[in-house]
Amino acid sequence: MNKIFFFSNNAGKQEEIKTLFKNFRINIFFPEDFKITYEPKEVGNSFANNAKIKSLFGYEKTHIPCFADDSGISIEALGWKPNIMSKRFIDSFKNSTECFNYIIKKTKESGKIKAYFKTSICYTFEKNYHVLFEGKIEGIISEKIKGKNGFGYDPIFLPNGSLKTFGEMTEREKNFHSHRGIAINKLINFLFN
Ligand code: ITT
Repeated sequence: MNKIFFFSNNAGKQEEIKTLFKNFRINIFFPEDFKITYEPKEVGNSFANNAKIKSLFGYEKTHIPCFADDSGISIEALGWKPNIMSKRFIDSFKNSTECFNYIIKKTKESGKIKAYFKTSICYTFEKNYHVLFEGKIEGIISEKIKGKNGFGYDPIFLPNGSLKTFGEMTEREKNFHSHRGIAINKLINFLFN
């Protein structure tokens, strides 16, 4: 197998995936390579279900073994939400700064500072063959918005034991710790061992 399709239109995820696969002899394709501009509705009730909806869709469109990522942040001060609604939650604010300020305020008011990121990666290599890989990283919400790297909630997430938010890390540093790095390393082991 020398081809794999990553079905995601999220530029931040795509960059991380390119770096994680850099040392492996495999060609990675993205939706734009096939001019696929639409996506299936993410109607699943878990990261795993949504990842499977996306990887099956990508496989059916191309017949290339396909993987997809569904991920998000869970925040203690928000009752462990937004979870699978992470994209919709951040998009419901005027901009990401407003969303981050809201989360930081709720965190300070409640004193509940914990948060975690979770990723489910689903790999579909035939119509009815799916394998799931998961990754989770625990941390806290930072007191301030810090860093401009990464995407999504990276500037307010401090992994446990780190002085830098994901937004202050290089891509390599983030991949080393992150939920996505953990899950993708499991997929890489599955593919290449
Ligand atoms: P695709 O479905 O096309 O892959 P998406 O952005 O819609 O892209 P999700 O449905 O998985 O992806 O939404 C996950 C959201 O959670 C994402 O848009 C970010 O806001 C947030 N998120 C996920 N992983 C993250 C990470 O590593 N760093 C920061 N935020 C992240």
